[in-house]
Amino acid sequence: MRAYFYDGSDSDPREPHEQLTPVTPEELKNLGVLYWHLDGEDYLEKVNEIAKERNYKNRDEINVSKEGLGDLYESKLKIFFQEHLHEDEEIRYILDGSGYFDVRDLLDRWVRIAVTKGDLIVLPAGIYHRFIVDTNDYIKAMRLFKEEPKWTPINRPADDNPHRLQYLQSLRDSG
Ligand code: KMT
Ligand code: NI
Repeated sequence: MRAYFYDGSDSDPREPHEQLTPVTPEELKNLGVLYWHLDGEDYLEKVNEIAKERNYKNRDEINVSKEGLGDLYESKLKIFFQEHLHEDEEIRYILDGSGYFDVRDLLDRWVRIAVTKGDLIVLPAGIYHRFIVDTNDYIKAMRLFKEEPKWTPINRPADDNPHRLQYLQSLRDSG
């Protein structure tokens, strides 16, 4: 995992768009974004432990690539890349490949989180974010869900959404 500010240019979002300023895991934590790197033979046990601790009940696997999604590939990517929030926290564990989760910081700047195999990230409910593959056009991820395997993206603007308000309040409380 590497995190940095998105450079704001409007070229292909699958490119790195890396601005010089890095963003540390500590700064991500201040946005409520948690990160672990879990590899080795017992990675699944470690994922299970985190999932259990945080009350996750379901999971699935998704292969985001032309091969994995066929005709749906480009349309799925459009949905993933549309800025949105969820009313539940989400965990993504990267099984293979690589990609980018972009999250908004408190000044509404895009922070780009580059993930690769073995990375696990937790995005809090209510954070504005989006996802895109990189130029390799391939990521395989385990998606973990607290409830049934469905996550409804709520596109921005959703500033009055109770989960959005709760997220902002939780940052104020911990700041
Ligand atoms: C998301 O939250 O946008 C996704 O689940 C994208 C696929 S997981 C790499
Ligand atoms: Ni999402």
